Amino acid sequence: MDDIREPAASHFDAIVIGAGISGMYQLIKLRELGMTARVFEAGTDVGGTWYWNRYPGARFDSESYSYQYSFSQELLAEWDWQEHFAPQPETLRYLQHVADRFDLRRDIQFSSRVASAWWDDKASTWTVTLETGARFTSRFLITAVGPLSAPTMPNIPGVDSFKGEAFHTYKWPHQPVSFAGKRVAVIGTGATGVQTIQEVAKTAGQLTVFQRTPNWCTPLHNRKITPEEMQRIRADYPAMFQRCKETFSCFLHTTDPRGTFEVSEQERLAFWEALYASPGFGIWVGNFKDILTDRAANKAISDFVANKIRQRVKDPVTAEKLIPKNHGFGTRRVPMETHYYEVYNQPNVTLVDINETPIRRITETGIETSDAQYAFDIIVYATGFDAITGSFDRIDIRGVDGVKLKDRWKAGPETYLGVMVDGFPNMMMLMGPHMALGNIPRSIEHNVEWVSDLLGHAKAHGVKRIEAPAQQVQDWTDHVKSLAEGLLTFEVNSWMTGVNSNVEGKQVRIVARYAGSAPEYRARCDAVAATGFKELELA
Ligand code: NA7
Repeated sequence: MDDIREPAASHFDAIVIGAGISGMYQLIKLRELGMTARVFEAGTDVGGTWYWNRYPGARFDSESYSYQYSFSQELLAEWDWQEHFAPQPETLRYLQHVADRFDLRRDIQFSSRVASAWWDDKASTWTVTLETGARFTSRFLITAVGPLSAPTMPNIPGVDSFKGEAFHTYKWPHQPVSFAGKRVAVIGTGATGVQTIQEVAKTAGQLTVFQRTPNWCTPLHNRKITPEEMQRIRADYPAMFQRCKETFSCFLHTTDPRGTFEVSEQERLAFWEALYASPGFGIWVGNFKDILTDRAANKAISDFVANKIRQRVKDPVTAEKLIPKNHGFGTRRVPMETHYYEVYNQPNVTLVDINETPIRRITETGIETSDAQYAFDIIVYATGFDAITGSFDRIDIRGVDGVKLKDRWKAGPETYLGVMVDGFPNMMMLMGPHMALGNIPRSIEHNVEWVSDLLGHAKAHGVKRIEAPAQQVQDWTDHVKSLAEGLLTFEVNSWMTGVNSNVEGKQVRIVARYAGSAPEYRARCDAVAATGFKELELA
């Protein structure tokens, strides 16, 4: 650890890693606190998730207006959303507008990936080293790295040998990619794969989808917003944001208080038909209260959605392949779709179930399965992320006595309120593990404001070192684990349970996600702030 004593290029009150939605807002708050700050961002511009994920068809599954920042009335007044579920370019334009409006870029260093962050206990500072070797110090380290920002390629032999064009959806090129008339493969059928497939199918000469696990997809029902409608939506902003504060996961939709079998079959089916015909996540997060806890209830809604798939896909064999058999509806992230199932009725689209015919290797010309050789011009990897902890694992973060965060979290993350870890003083995580996710910007705003209140408190009281006590970390971690008990979601492999078949050591399910309600989470955090952060060690 001696070399961290070499002089750093500059010192800041706070260093923020990442210029996505959380890093951008954190920078605004740090300025308000009168603190010097530098944000390091690997990309060439702001936007995080919405900067990277430029794949065809990328868009919100949350209502655009409910997903935007709410902290500035001026910003709310001047930005008009064009679609109920904005496509990625619109969202990126919005975030670029925010960066312009608040003159954020002058404190953001782009094309700067952080390689390591080491705590120096004697000096009570963090030393942050970029991949270039440039070195900086700060009193506080704020990670704004996002839960889904470490993309993973599939562990299939020969991935590097393909001579055509190949892209991971997250690392999509900035120039348009044409699929017109081309032979295209998509591997992966999560939320990203589904959005990609339904878009690529429009122009590809031949699209072959390699599916390992089908997901339960339901209609997004997106549409354009007229200027008059935008006026009405804007007039309703105070009530809308208030609603997002009260719902379980900060969405406009929230759990129905009724149990699935508390209503008649007729009423139940009518409710589900209405949800299936409504925009957005309602069918997932606005459904009967027990669909994710009661097996019979979960089976009933799964059967309902399975029948929808059977009605929409003409070939019954293909329909059966598209119906999940190893998990119930909603126990994994529900991809929102627009004519996704109808894509499989097109003559230019083929579904390959790689459980039946596993992929052997990627070749120079395409993909070899156990029973065929496929030739492709383009391969799209929609193979997901080393989620939640992966973006931390990639950075060599070392706390007191040089302990590595990655080692500390080997058996799963341990946190205090999802924000701090004992042994890692002055490090605050935005959207880290164990934090309410849902409609993420809503949680981000609370998260950033809570961290900023803590920093303001530290500044006002001359506090130089903030650490979460080990007992508090243990208690919060135990609490988060207990919230997962009885939830069907935690019985299923997915990024939400920390499983990634392509990453060594990530084959065992963990509790990485807070499964309580966002209002409860915020109330807990706010109670701590109200005591002057007494649960924390402040020195
Ligand atoms: P997901 O939801 O993790 O989906 C990744 C997909 O890729 C999924 O269908 C995987 O199948 C598949 N996959 C991964 N590795 C392989 C290999 N080696 N072979 C074949 N297929 C593979 O990621 P997304 O990007 O779609 O979505 C992540 C979140 O981002 C999403 O939920 C939104 O909240 C935003 P598997 O299911 O593992 O069998």
